[in-house]
Amino acid sequence: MQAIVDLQNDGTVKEPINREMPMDQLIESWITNQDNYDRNHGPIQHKLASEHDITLDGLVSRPIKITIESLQTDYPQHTVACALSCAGNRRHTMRTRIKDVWGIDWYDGAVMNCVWEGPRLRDVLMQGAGVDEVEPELKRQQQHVQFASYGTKTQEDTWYGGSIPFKMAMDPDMDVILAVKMNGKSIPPRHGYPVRAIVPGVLGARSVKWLDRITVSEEESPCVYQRRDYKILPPNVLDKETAKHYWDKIPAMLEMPVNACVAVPTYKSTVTLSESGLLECKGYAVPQGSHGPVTRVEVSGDEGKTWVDATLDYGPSELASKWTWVLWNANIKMEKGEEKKIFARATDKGGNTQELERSTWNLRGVGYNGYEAVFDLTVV
Ligand SMILES: Nc1nc2c(c(=O)[nH]1)N[C@H]1C(S)=C(S)[C@@H](COP(=O)(O)O)O[C@H]1N2
Ligand SMILES: [Mo]
Repeated sequence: MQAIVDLQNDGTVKEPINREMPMDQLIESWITNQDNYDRNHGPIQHKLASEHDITLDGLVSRPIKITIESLQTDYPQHTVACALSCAGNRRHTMRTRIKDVWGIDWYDGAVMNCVWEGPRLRDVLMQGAGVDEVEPELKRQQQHVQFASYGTKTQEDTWYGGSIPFKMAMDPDMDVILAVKMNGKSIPPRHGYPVRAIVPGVLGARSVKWLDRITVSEEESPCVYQRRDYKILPPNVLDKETAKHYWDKIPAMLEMPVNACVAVPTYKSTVTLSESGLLECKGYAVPQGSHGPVTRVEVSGDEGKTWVDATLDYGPSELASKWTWVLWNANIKMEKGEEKKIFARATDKGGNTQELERSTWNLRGVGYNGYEAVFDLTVV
């Protein structure tokens, strides 16, 4: 994915704006700025907050419309810092190291680490739409909360939507919010102004931008992007035709996997070792779902024979959470030569770690987390 600097371009249904920052710029600050990645299935929408409202309906006792002003003044505001990543992050690695996949070509930069603010979805569901907190116990276990944005067509559908389990929406520990601010300011149009869902720990696809409607339902969102995309298809599904028989059988992706990415040096580059034969590496690491933060990043310059523990930067203590990324750096020993590799392996608080040098292949190239992080490096 090329980094497009033209931030004014809104894209079209045919050619939406999809871009990521160069890796060295991405990790320059622990909180990523508004120029971090864009992932759109249709054009960027420009809305007026004063004319926008959200409809809450479905299996609620009091269907209502809520204005942006009401979201900001009638409900307690909750701040959550989190890493948000596209399910297709690192797809390029799957495509080039294993086998081609169907999907746009992300390197390792389809991730952001931002601070979001707005009411909790659970508060809006309870206080606004009259959802009873006791009810979830039994009959709500299987329900879903659907998010929809109707403003434009998308590449594969007439709108954009996604859903999360009702249990997740109602769990205060999951920090699901209706964000009206990003990094302390109103959200830039590209990132969903005037309101977007923020679902930490979950693939970015469920954090629906330009949110128009929230529906509690027995069903997942009917949108293509919930039912016919963002699923880890089994490796025997080699083409779109075969995939048709699997979409209904495979669960929608939810948690993102634990992952470590190297930002410096980048792959295919030439690097010079220090006098003592060391190479400085830097990158980021994200936890699996709600099992963060990342507690360890190990780095290897000799294809896994020896590993060095990286130094971790958890960010400011008032913002660091189980959802945020860590920035890391390490000095590793390497031999001079060509086609060298760097392995980087993260482990989170929940004990999840990157298990394989290369992830298992899937047709859509989602959820990649192999620990072979950089390859084709020339070391001089
Ligand atoms: N309305 C709408 N919301 C959306 C999308 C979209 O195309 N339309 N893309 C989703 C996907 S796939 C991702 S990864 C994130 C990207 O968020 P960003 O563009 O703010 O980085 O938004 C999600 N929310
Ligand atoms: Mo995405």
